[in-house]
Amino acid sequence: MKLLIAIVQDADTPKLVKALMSNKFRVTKLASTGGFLKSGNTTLLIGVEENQIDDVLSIIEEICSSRAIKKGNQEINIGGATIFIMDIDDFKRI
Ligand code: 2BA
Repeated sequence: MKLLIAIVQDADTPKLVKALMSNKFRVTKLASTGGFLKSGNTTLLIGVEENQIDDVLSIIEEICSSRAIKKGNQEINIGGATIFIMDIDDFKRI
């Protein structure tokens, strides 16, 4: 089992969660805040089998687009998604 932790932009979240759910993936949505911009983003926890990772990554890639925003004089490019993939020793639903 793997846990994908995907940090995505709020604007992409409703469409992404809908697409994941309709492909039978289970998702937990957490409200989060980026340390640099100090503005809201969304962290999704997605528990999957190893052979499902590529499917989840394709859905994220299809929906999450990168955007450039202005911070003072700087132009900041926020990625479509930041994704951590972790090994999970065990998983139980009781
Ligand atoms: P923020 O920390 O608000 O960062 C927003 C965007 O600002 C980043 O986009 C990056 O383009 C820029 N940025 C961040 N730190 C910077 C720095 N020290 N100097 C210059 N520019 C900087 P992304 O890299 O796409 O990250 C989007 C969000 O994903 C981040 O929001 C943060 O919430 C999360 N994130 C990214 N990398 C992470 C990491 N290694 N660990 C934990 N969270 C991470």
